[in-house]
Amino acid sequence: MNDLNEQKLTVVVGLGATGLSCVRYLVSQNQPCMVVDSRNNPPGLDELRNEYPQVKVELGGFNETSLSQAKELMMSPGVSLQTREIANAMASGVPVTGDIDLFSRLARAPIVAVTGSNGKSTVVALLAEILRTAERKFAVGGNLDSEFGQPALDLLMEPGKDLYVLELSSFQLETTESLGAEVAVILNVSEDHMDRYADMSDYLAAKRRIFRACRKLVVNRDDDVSGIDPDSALPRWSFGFGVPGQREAGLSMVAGEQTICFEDQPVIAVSELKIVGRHNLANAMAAICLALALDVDLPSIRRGLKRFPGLPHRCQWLATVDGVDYYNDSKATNVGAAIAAVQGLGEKTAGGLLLIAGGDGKGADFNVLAPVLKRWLKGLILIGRDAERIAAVMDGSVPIQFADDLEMAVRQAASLSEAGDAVLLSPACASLDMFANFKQRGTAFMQAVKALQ
Ligand code: UMA
Ligand code: ADP
Repeated sequence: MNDLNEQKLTVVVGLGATGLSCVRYLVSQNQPCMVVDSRNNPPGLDELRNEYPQVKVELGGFNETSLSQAKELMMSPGVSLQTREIANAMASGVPVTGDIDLFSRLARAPIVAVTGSNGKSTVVALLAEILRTAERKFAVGGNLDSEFGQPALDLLMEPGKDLYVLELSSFQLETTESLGAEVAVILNVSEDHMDRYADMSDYLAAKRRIFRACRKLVVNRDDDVSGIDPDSALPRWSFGFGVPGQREAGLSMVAGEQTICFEDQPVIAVSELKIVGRHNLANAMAAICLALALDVDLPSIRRGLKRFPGLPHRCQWLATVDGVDYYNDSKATNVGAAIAAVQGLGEKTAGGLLLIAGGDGKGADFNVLAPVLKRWLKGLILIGRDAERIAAVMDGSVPIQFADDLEMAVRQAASLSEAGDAVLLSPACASLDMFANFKQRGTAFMQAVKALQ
């Protein structure tokens, strides 16, 4: 007889970083579980077999019997709820949850929740720098890349935290019923993950779950949809590029310098920030609002902002070779991120910008990219699966070259550039058609630039 019939198991769907953290938690609570993964050799397999040999694993596909007999399915964010076998189990009444849903029920300290199409990691890292400066006892995790944060459930293992700062993806929010954040923000909304959502309203609906049962809001005044919230009576702070009013962060001129202010109080001059580009001013203002909603004092906020050096692979300056600056923005995995980088560096280089883009477009509409590329680029070098799709939205006004790999793309960009120009890797696409992830792509770019030297 199948052991599932004797005792119902929680079935952890997916064995990546999230799946492993779910197993760690469930085993620590003596809750019986098993793992399923559609891949034959998923990333956490050795660790699972070594540390939890008692946990059964089914690989190479989802067995409908295992799923339909589960006590509940604990979904990894990388697996869509629309996957046929998962949808069938849900239709037969099997409850579905995710690590963030479970975390929200277990956490005994307030949660700061950050989502948005772009800037999540930067804002979370900025806020972390501010909280460190203010000597708060906090933990950071969620979607944030594992170098800097941990899967949410692992944070619960660390004692003595007064605050949890979570970066949340739309995938994680899909399975989160009632987050109950102390303060929540949708930084901005632009098209992403269209291979997983029916349309933009479907994607936005997932993001808006971040506001469920939250106590305070931070809102982007310049983004119409980020601030649509269920309860207008909640205390709210807002950020935007205009001159700030009450409970607002914004830009003002102070003693001849463009300065980020909160209401009428100067917080930091733009020139004092180490992070570059207009989008990073929005990120800094969002972090200020979150910190103020958490009662952090302005001097700590100012010191934290001043210190923050930026995260790697996000508009990161690498080197100057033969007078040409090279920037790694490998984390630009969607069109909105690439637009922000091209605008920011385009203004700086005034007609001397070469862009390397392309990869797995995740079903994106590249038409919105075209006017920005036409306005700012001197040349475009395309790589990866969707290179032709990007080329198809251009009209011939910007010279285009195709490259087989990133090394070749860097050499082509170098030969098209002259002193004073800049070469930017900002792919507007995921990396998965050519690399393991955006970090490997960024590292390959760094090595190719090094080879030029
Ligand atoms: N996969 C399968 N079959 C399975 C399970 C997963 O093919 O049975 C694939 C997924 O389609 C995906 C990959 O495996 O391509 C990883 O999926 P996963 O759910 O196992 O991912 P984790 O390793 O658990 O990492 C996830 C987040 N990744 C995703 O949501 C894809 C990590 O965010 C996050 O740091 C981690 O949980 C801890 O919370 C990364 C990310 O790329 C940075 N996020 C996306 C983004 O930011 O755009 C959403
Ligand atoms: P996320 O965690 O949401 O992916 P990151 O902070 O890692 O965000 O940045 C991802 C990419 O988006 C980078 O390429 C960065 O240059 C760009 N970016 C960062 N902040 C913003 C913003 N506020 N608006 C648009 N693009 C941004």
